[in-house]
Amino acid sequence: MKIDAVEAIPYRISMRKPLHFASGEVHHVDHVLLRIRTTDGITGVADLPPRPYTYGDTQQSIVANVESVFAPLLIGQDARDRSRIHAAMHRTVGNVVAKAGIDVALWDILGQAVGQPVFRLLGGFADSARCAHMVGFADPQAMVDEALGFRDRYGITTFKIKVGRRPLHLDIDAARALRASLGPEASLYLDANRGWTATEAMRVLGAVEDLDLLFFEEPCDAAEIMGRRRITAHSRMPIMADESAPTLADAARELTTGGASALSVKVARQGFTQAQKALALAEGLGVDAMIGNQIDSQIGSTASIHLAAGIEHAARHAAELSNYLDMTDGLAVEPLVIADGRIAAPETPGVGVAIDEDKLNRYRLDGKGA
Ligand code: MUC
Ligand code: MG
Repeated sequence: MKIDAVEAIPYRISMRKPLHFASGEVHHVDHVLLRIRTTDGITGVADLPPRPYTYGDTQQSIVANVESVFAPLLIGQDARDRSRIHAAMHRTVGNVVAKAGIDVALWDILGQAVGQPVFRLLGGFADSARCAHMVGFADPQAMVDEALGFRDRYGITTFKIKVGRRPLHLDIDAARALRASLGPEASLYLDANRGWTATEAMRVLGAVEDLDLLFFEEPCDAAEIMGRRRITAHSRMPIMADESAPTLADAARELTTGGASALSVKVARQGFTQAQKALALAEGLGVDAMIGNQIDSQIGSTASIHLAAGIEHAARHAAELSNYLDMTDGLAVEPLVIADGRIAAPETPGVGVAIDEDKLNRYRLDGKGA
């Protein structure tokens, strides 16, 4: 099962609703579709979302590094030998999104080869995942309308509120409005994407104490070491590491030195292999983990569903799976269905996403289509 072709295809699709958050904004889905083919005729697929404000990569850098750095390492390797491939890729620093996408495509190949969906290979804890939706910056009423719309239409009752704006009351007001309209049964949590200083985040912590929030993600930059430890030590809700913990070593450091007390795990930056290890780390340390969203397309969200359903420690909380609905279109043939707040894990072998070639030809940016 030798790898004989690696394709990295840049494509662009517009957002129906641009997403704004403290570290950046997304107006277009400028992602990269990765396809890894083997001599047995199996093709593994993954979607790679560049996030310059989070990991420093761009659509162009991902295509260039896949083509010039990683493809030469992959060609001729047995696609089943993931550990050997990771060891080879590890010699190149950074590039978490490219490495994660390669890992997802390799698991997709493995699943197809053995005739099993990835969620079963990961552990088969459940056959569906509970969905959380991420609400970007807007005025409080618009944020409430979005959350109520997703609750009424899809049955979603867990919402991540993007925060980190100044003045601080903008986000405190939004969080209050969301709690008031969604009621006590909704699960709400905050993500400041490092938008505040530790001192500002401490003030917010005090101001939202009565809102029964689930987590507070990246309240400030984890590089503000003592300030961040102070927040983590004082907060009743767990302080979640997201972009401060892209690797296993980062996660171990933040969780064991008081920078965080919960972990966001993302397939888009960790693949299934590192994500599995990160979940095991969180479980072993006795902290909550949540499957996060990298503003994933439907293809990326489908990969996340396998992780969220497959592993018990991931399934304890809702997973961020629904923001592909903010996009005007996607490359997958079959739409995902969210019902009663859950999405079924595909039973198709591998990750189970078939690509619509007509759409790929329409949206690809490299001029290489039919
Ligand atoms: C998140 O949880 O931070 C926003 C930027 C990014 O890289 O991921 C998203 C969501
Ligand atoms: Mg986050």
